[in-house]
Amino acid sequence: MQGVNLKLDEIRKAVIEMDDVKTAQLVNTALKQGLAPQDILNNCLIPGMKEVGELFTRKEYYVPEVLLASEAFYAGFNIVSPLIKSQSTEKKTKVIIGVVKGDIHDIGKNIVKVLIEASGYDIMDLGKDVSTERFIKAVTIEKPAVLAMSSLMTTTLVHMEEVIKELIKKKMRRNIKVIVGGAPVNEEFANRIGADGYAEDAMQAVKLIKKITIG
Ligand code: B1M
Repeated sequence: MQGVNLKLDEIRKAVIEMDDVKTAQLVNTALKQGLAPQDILNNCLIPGMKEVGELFTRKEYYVPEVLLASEAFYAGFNIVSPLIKSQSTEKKTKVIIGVVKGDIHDIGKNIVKVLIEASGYDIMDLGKDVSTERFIKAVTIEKPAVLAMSSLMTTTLVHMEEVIKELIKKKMRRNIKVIVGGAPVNEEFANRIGADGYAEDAMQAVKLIKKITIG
């Protein structure tokens, strides 16, 4: 057990040390040893990237280091994410996800997307820096049950409210649940802009979608 924990910690460290080759090698070894892909994501890759975020905030890492660490994160993420698959064969509830206009931070959104998909939902990813018009167009065409919006910057939060206002204006708001998340988002903000819910992380987002789409 100690060996396994050591391996998990090595993966976390490889992300922090910006070593994409080592991260991929360690993730492959961990999978061969029987570790679950979701555990590798939740217990190594996400904590590694979170710590990178803290180093950046403390000015111990700068943009180049953060970019290299994101590459290391994705070197592991791209191996585990196809393995975190849904077992469900039922007709799937559709969810549209995207990062709002002006914001290119998509690591968190990509994690949320994988876990939503793995929980049996049909997810459409609009990507990052998604304009309000694109959100509205996608909702009009795809008619999803849930619209999930992510924002990592205080300066771009305003676009979440903009999308909701546009849905109201176009009389589309009653037919869709809207959830919001990302580091600067909280429950109070979600309520204020008229969203149906806020989730702190990817697992909470899945739970929230389940809760609001029942019935
Ligand atoms: Co920048 N950045 N960044 N950045 N970056 C932040 C967000 C910042 C807080 C750093 C800081 O100053 N302390 C700050 C924003 C300040 C603000 O709020 N106004 C900031 C800034 C200012 C900038 C630039 C403007 C810097 C510049 O150029 N001067 C620029 C912005 C460009 C733009 O968007 N237009 C910029 C650029 C970048 C990089 C490109 C270098 C890179 C992004 C790479 C990428 O995403 N592809 C980057 C990164 C990595 C960060 C930090 C360091 C880490 C973010 C991250 O990936 N965390 C971040 C500082 C920090 O967070 N401490 C910072 C790890 C990830 C797993 O967590 O994204 O929080 P997170 O996702 C979580 C939850 O939030 C939640 O679940 C996820 C998984 O558990 N969640 C949801 C997310 N979305 C959800 C949706 C949901 C539910 C839950 O439902 C819909």
